[in-house]
Amino acid sequence: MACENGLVHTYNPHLVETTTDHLYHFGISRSSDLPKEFGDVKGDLLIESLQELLDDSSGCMFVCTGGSASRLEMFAKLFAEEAKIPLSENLSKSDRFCMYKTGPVLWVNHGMGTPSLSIMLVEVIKLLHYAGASQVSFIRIGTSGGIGVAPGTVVVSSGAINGMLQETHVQYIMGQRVDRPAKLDAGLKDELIATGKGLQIPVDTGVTLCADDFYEGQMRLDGAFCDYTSEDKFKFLRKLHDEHNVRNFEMESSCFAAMTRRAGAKAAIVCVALLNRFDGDQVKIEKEQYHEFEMRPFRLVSAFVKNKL
Ligand code: R2B
Ligand code: URA
Repeated sequence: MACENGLVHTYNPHLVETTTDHLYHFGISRSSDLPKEFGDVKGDLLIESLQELLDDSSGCMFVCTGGSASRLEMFAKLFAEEAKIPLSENLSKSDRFCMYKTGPVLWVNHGMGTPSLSIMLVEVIKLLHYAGASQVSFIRIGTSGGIGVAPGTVVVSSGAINGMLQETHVQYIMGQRVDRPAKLDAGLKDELIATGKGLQIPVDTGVTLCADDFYEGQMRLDGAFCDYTSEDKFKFLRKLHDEHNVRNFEMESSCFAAMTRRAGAKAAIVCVALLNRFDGDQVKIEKEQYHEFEMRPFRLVSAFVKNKL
């Protein structure tokens, strides 16, 4: 759902009436009177930085995100070195999320699961909207549990479904269930797959199932609670794979697809499979192997972004 002018959208009449807004989970305010409010101009840094970001961006920009703050910090540093672009300080003034800027690329972590991700996205979408950002692509770089794919395979999602196997993100608002379409950008997906193949990274594509938890929601047999049998598990995995073309489980995709779409931005999801769930449930990988796996989606996405800048 790209918008005509490519700008990042918000749809909130209440926001239009005010020039001040506190982005609580980044510890940053948009204010017409920042120096007074903060006693110095530091609080304005992010908006200034974003303005700079737009000046840098020659028409397009990227928000790269993933769960862990330290991983995103490492990715931002590496990207800055590789692309020879200066790295900002951590622009987030709260310990909930980190945010780094390298030219027209923001690196922000989102924590685990949809509730945490949605907080980050709402605040980043507002920031980008205030800054007048346009032609924004959001790319989630993460880890996942593979379904019929070998460990280490990078899965570029063709779609995202929720736990009811529907291509929607479900929100509960005013006591009502609201379903939002969870669609990813097909063009961006194809370009990312082509980049991965060019780099000889093992790449696959398929639907991603967004679970609301790591254990029962992903049919694990090793949680604290389990009311289903091993046979149920394998039957479900087989159904996901064969009938729904699902290739991995993670915990953010449907919200990520739906919310970025509402903002009029493109979105893609690139996650390495840490294991093949047909072979087990425990994520038990040597540290070095884990590091090599988690770098694969970064290598793919950073090559793609560098090529675009
Ligand atoms: C993948 O890994 C995390 C759980 O270990 C979760 O954030 C996800 O989507
Ligand atoms: N993340 C998940 O959500 N599931 C896995 O199995 C691995 C990573």
